[in-house]
Amino acid sequence: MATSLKNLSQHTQENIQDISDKTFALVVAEWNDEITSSLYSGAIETLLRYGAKKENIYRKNVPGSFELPLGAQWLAKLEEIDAVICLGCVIQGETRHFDFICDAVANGITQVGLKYDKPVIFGVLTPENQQQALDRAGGKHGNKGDEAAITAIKMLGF
Ligand code: DLZ
Repeated sequence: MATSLKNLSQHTQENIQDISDKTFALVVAEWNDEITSSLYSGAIETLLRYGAKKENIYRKNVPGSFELPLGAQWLAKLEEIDAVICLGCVIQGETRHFDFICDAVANGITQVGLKYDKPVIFGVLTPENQQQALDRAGGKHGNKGDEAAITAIKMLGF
Protein backbone atom coordinates (compact mmCIF):
# COMPACT_ATOMS: atom_id res chain seq x y z
CA MET A 1 0.00 0.00 0.00
CA ALA A 2 1.60 3.26 -1.13
CA THR A 3 0.65 6.46 0.63
CA SER A 4 1.69 9.69 -1.03
CA LEU A 5 0.84 13.32 -0.46
CA LYS A 6 -1.30 13.00 -3.57
CA ASN A 7 -3.64 10.42 -2.12
CA LEU A 8 -3.75 12.12 1.25
CA SER A 9 -5.31 15.14 -0.41
CA GLN A 10 -7.73 13.10 -2.52
CA HIS A 11 -9.85 11.67 0.25
CA THR A 12 -12.53 12.96 2.52
CA GLN A 13 -11.91 13.52 6.17
CA GLU A 14 -13.43 10.14 6.93
CA ASN A 15 -11.32 8.28 4.37
CA ILE A 16 -14.38 6.53 2.97
CA GLN A 17 -13.57 5.65 -0.60
CA ASP A 18 -14.92 3.49 -3.41
CA ILE A 19 -14.30 -0.11 -2.35
CA SER A 20 -16.05 -1.84 -5.25
CA ASP A 21 -12.69 -3.17 -6.51
CA LYS A 22 -11.25 -4.02 -3.08
CA THR A 23 -10.81 -7.53 -1.79
CA PHE A 24 -11.41 -8.41 1.87
CA ALA A 25 -10.52 -11.48 3.90
CA LEU A 26 -12.35 -12.19 7.15
CA VAL A 27 -10.66 -14.51 9.62
CA VAL A 28 -13.19 -15.84 12.13
CA ALA A 29 -12.49 -17.66 15.39
CA GLU A 30 -14.78 -20.64 16.09
CA TRP A 31 -14.58 -20.26 19.87
CA ASN A 32 -17.73 -18.44 21.12
CA ASP A 33 -19.25 -19.12 17.73
CA GLU A 34 -22.59 -17.48 18.55
CA ILE A 35 -20.73 -14.19 19.07
CA THR A 36 -18.22 -14.44 16.23
CA SER A 37 -20.99 -15.38 13.77
CA SER A 38 -22.79 -12.14 14.66
CA LEU A 39 -19.57 -10.17 14.30
CA TYR A 40 -19.12 -11.78 10.88
CA SER A 41 -22.66 -10.88 9.79
CA GLY A 42 -22.16 -7.29 10.93
CA ALA A 43 -18.88 -7.00 9.05
CA ILE A 44 -20.26 -8.49 5.84
CA GLU A 45 -23.38 -6.32 5.88
CA THR A 46 -21.24 -3.22 6.33
CA LEU A 47 -18.80 -4.11 3.55
CA LEU A 48 -21.68 -4.75 1.16
CA ARG A 49 -23.46 -1.57 2.24
CA TYR A 50 -20.34 0.47 1.42
CA GLY A 51 -20.06 -1.13 -2.02
CA ALA A 52 -17.81 -4.17 -1.69
CA LYS A 53 -18.70 -7.01 -4.09
CA LYS A 54 -19.77 -10.34 -2.56
CA GLU A 55 -17.31 -12.21 -4.76
CA ASN A 56 -14.47 -10.07 -3.37
CA ILE A 57 -15.06 -11.14 0.24
CA TYR A 58 -13.40 -14.32 1.57
CA ARG A 59 -13.79 -16.14 4.87
CA LYS A 60 -11.32 -18.32 6.74
CA ASN A 61 -12.24 -19.98 10.04
CA VAL A 62 -9.63 -20.68 12.71
CA PRO A 63 -10.20 -22.69 15.92
CA GLY A 64 -9.74 -19.89 18.47
CA SER A 65 -8.66 -16.27 18.73
CA PHE A 66 -5.10 -17.35 19.45
CA GLU A 67 -4.95 -18.64 15.86
CA LEU A 68 -6.19 -15.36 14.33
CA PRO A 69 -2.70 -13.90 13.67
CA LEU A 70 -1.53 -16.93 11.71
CA GLY A 71 -4.81 -17.11 9.80
CA ALA A 72 -4.45 -13.40 9.07
CA GLN A 73 -0.89 -13.92 7.86
CA TRP A 74 -1.92 -16.66 5.44
CA LEU A 75 -4.36 -14.22 3.85
CA ALA A 76 -2.41 -10.97 4.16
CA LYS A 77 0.48 -12.48 2.23
CA LEU A 78 -1.77 -12.95 -0.83
CA GLU A 79 -1.29 -10.05 -3.20
CA GLU A 80 -4.97 -10.05 -4.21
CA ILE A 81 -6.14 -9.32 -0.64
CA ASP A 82 -6.39 -5.62 0.22
CA ALA A 83 -7.47 -5.86 3.85
CA VAL A 84 -7.91 -8.52 6.51
CA ILE A 85 -10.45 -8.37 9.31
CA CYS A 86 -9.92 -10.62 12.34
CA LEU A 87 -13.00 -11.50 14.36
CA GLY A 88 -12.91 -13.23 17.71
CA CYS A 89 -14.25 -13.17 21.24
CA VAL A 90 -12.14 -13.98 24.29
CA ILE A 91 -14.24 -14.14 27.44
CA GLN A 92 -12.43 -13.40 30.68
CA GLY A 93 -12.06 -16.44 32.92
CA GLU A 94 -10.63 -16.97 36.36
CA THR A 95 -7.08 -17.64 35.20
CA ARG A 96 -4.45 -15.61 33.39
CA HIS A 97 -5.17 -17.58 30.22
CA PHE A 98 -7.29 -14.62 29.08
CA ASP A 99 -4.36 -12.19 29.39
CA PHE A 100 -1.99 -14.45 27.50
CA ILE A 101 -4.43 -14.96 24.63
CA CYS A 102 -5.38 -11.29 24.37
CA ASP A 103 -1.75 -10.11 24.42
CA ALA A 104 -0.70 -12.67 21.84
CA VAL A 105 -3.61 -11.87 19.53
CA ALA A 106 -3.21 -8.09 19.73
CA ASN A 107 0.55 -8.29 19.17
CA GLY A 108 0.24 -10.91 16.44
CA ILE A 109 -2.37 -8.99 14.48
CA THR A 110 -0.31 -5.79 14.75
CA GLN A 111 2.76 -7.56 13.42
CA VAL A 112 0.96 -9.05 10.44
CA GLY A 113 -0.33 -5.64 9.37
CA LEU A 114 3.11 -4.09 9.68
CA LYS A 115 4.84 -6.99 7.92
CA TYR A 116 2.55 -6.99 4.89
CA ASP A 117 1.90 -3.24 4.93
CA LYS A 118 -1.86 -3.58 4.66
CA PRO A 119 -4.79 -3.11 7.03
CA VAL A 120 -5.23 -6.07 9.38
CA ILE A 121 -8.04 -5.15 11.72
CA PHE A 122 -8.47 -6.19 15.35
CA GLY A 123 -12.15 -7.11 15.62
CA VAL A 124 -11.79 -9.08 18.82
CA LEU A 125 -14.10 -8.68 21.80
CA THR A 126 -12.56 -9.09 25.26
CA PRO A 127 -15.62 -9.02 27.54
CA GLU A 128 -15.95 -10.16 31.14
CA ASN A 129 -18.93 -12.36 30.37
CA GLN A 130 -21.29 -13.65 27.68
CA GLN A 131 -23.80 -10.84 28.19
CA GLN A 132 -21.20 -8.15 27.57
CA ALA A 133 -20.23 -10.02 24.42
CA LEU A 134 -23.84 -10.24 23.20
CA ASP A 135 -24.28 -6.51 23.88
CA ARG A 136 -21.40 -5.82 21.45
CA ALA A 137 -22.30 -8.39 18.81
CA GLY A 138 -25.56 -6.91 17.57
CA GLY A 139 -26.96 -5.95 20.99
CA LYS A 140 -27.36 -2.69 22.86
CA HIS A 141 -23.79 -1.54 22.18
CA GLY A 142 -23.98 -2.20 18.45
CA ASN A 143 -21.90 -4.65 16.48
CA LYS A 144 -18.11 -4.49 16.66
CA GLY A 145 -17.91 -6.49 13.42
CA ASP A 146 -19.55 -3.52 11.76
CA GLU A 147 -16.96 -1.19 13.33
CA ALA A 148 -14.11 -3.47 12.25
CA ALA A 149 -15.34 -3.33 8.64
CA ILE A 150 -15.57 0.48 8.73
CA THR A 151 -12.04 0.63 10.12
CA ALA A 152 -10.79 -1.51 7.23
CA ILE A 153 -12.54 0.72 4.71
CA LYS A 154 -11.10 3.87 6.29
CA MET A 155 -7.60 2.42 6.32
CA LEU A 156 -7.87 1.60 2.62
CA GLY A 157 -8.49 5.30 2.04
CA PHE A 158 -4.97 6.28 3.05
C1 DLZ B 1 -8.63 -22.24 25.18
C2 DLZ B 1 -9.49 -21.05 24.95
C3 DLZ B 1 -10.22 -20.46 26.02
C4 DLZ B 1 -10.17 -20.99 27.42
N1 DLZ B 1 -11.02 -19.43 25.82
C5 DLZ B 1 -11.13 -18.91 24.58
C6 DLZ B 1 -11.98 -17.79 24.33
O1 DLZ B 1 -12.70 -17.28 25.20
N2 DLZ B 1 -12.02 -17.30 23.07
C7 DLZ B 1 -11.28 -17.83 22.04
O2 DLZ B 1 -11.35 -17.31 20.92
N3 DLZ B 1 -10.48 -18.88 22.24
C8 DLZ B 1 -10.40 -19.45 23.47
N4 DLZ B 1 -9.60 -20.51 23.69
C9 DLZ B 1 -8.91 -21.15 22.52
C10 DLZ B 1 -7.60 -20.46 22.12
O3 DLZ B 1 -7.84 -19.27 21.40
C11 DLZ B 1 -6.76 -21.41 21.22
O4 DLZ B 1 -7.57 -21.86 20.16
C12 DLZ B 1 -6.21 -22.60 21.98
O5 DLZ B 1 -5.47 -22.16 23.09
C13 DLZ B 1 -5.30 -23.47 21.06
O6 DLZ B 1 -4.19 -22.71 20.58
